[in-house]
Amino acid sequence: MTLTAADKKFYQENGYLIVRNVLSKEQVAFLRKRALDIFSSDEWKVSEYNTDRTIVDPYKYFPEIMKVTLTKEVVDISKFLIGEDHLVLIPETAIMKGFYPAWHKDTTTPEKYGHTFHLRPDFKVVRCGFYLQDNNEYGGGLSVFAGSHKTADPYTGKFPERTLVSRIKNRLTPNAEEKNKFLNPHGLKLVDIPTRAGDLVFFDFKIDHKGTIPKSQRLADVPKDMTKVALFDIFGANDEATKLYIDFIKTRPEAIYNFARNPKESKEFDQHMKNVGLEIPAPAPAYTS
Ligand SMILES: O=C(O)CCC(=O)C(=O)O
Repeated sequence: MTLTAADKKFYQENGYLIVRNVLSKEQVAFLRKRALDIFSSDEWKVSEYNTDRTIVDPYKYFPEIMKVTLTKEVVDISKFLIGEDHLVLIPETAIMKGFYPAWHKDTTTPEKYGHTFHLRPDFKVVRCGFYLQDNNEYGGGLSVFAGSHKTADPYTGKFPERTLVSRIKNRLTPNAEEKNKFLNPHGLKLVDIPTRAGDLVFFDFKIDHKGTIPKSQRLADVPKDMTKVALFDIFGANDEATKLYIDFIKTRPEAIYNFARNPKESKEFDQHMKNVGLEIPAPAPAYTS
């Protein structure tokens, strides 16, 4: 899979890029079944930090998944888009089921905690999502405000309260979120990224995004065979700004982030990272709360 200069320009201007057919139909079927089996059995309990909807640090426990998604091809695309040869995998890989986060940047949380490392020019981070179903009338993919990776974060304050009236108005107004001055203060285009299962979507860590919700706006309308399943990887230049982000995730108070404070050792994972052209970030000082 070779990307062109035009692909990179699109990514730099819009903050996202679809790369089609990175996975074959068989690989999608394998990953989707494997993920759903893990969530529907006790397997997700393999790490005490998981929940029945989120598996953190999955590659250390499920190398059969790693071998399909964490490939040299994906790493090479990330290098091309970031414009850096020396990348690390930020240890925040996750597999999620039935998860529809509201509008945010991936840097909203560190910014809320007063950090500014993500505003430095050497903060070069790309996230990629394997969505294991099409993004269609039932959602199943990613929505973004195109170009918002270049604009200030509007989500660090309190979201306006949602009342019955605002909900009804929201449902009745076409493109309500695009027109919403709080969600989209710069009047950018809202794109429900039209991925199909097997495509990979790359997105800038600073883009305004959310999980695409069903057109009916009712999650209960999603058929069982369309249950949203996605795996996300995050790659960053092997530099100080990335390291500051990695240090930050170790301080996050949510219980699920205990995986970052007590990372599982895996020689197979370390070797695989080298095989696909990733560097191992220098060990940070031991975490102290
Ligand atoms: O679920 C999605 O589609 C997007 C995931 C996301 O926004 C997040 O985990 O920060």
